[in-house]
Amino acid sequence: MNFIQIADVHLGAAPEAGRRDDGQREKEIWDSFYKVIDICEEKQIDLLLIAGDLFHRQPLLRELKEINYHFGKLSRTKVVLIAGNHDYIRKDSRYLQIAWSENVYPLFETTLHRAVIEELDLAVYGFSYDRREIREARYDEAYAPRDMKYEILLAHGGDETHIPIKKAKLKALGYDYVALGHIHKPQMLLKDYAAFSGSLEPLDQNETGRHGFLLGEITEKGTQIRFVPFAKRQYIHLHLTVDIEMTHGALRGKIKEEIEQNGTAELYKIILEGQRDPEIVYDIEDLDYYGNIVEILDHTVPAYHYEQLYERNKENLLGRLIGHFMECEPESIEYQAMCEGVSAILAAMEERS
Ligand SMILES: [Mn+2]
Repeated sequence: MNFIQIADVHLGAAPEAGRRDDGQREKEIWDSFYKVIDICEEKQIDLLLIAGDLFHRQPLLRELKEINYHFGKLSRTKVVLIAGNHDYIRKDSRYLQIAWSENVYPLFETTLHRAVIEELDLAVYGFSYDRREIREARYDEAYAPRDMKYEILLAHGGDETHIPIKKAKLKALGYDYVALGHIHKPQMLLKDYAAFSGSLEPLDQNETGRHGFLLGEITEKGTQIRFVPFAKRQYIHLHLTVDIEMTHGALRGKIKEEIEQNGTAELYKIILEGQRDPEIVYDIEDLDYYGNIVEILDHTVPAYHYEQLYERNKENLLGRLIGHFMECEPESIEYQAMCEGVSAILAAMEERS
């Protein structure tokens, strides 16, 4: 039996995508989800597991009808899903108001239930969130009964306020596989036994690295899982070091070149470091050549010759300021504050002269 595991798709979310974005990022998340369904059909996958937070917020009825239509077209794949902390089952949840296609097995109860799929000799266990937070370690005792050939646990959580999970407890449950959602970074928690697929598409600038889904196979010999990179885009953090020689134009060219090397379709956070020419102020907007930068952090400091300045200004405010902070670490807030203070005083002195 083979399966695809996705989680944390967060349909309805609109992640930051830079100046170039015109709402397309929100649509890309939907597109990726539908593409996974297409793959299930093409590859004749037996089982699609959705480990919670399919939606970023409460789903709308028309959205679920659309999704159910796509599920219903699958000729082979069975779909099992639970709701997570984002799309949790409220009393009036639209999840409960859909007549799901017969190949869809929702586990929307709030206690452990199972979906039995006779054709696959399989039972999938799980429950859904009925609120935003669950602090109890509710998977700790969710043992596999071992009365079917294959038994899978579909689970959502793993942090302090969303069902804490301990590896040793999970291992002792005795499933063939535990499909996990909630943690957005793909992670093999226990090799070929328990894994987070991570979010299908990265959802904010700190979700760097590859995103996608898990492809698994369970046979009599055991379980095998592998990660399939699939996301349309990734967030990349670029650290660039400037020096005193670097002009604004040169920096702009350098950023453009780095982005071309890493891919112009990706989304970037740029962190500028090093010592810049004290005369230069970088025009942050102007550095975003492709419109795919979500943030630029300017951590550069002006390259003053502080010791010389100190010697010449011992008797005045400027000298006292430098004398006080000169020994601080260049990365520290104190040092940065000194740099800015020095710039301000120098600018004021220049104006007066
Ligand atoms: Mn979650």
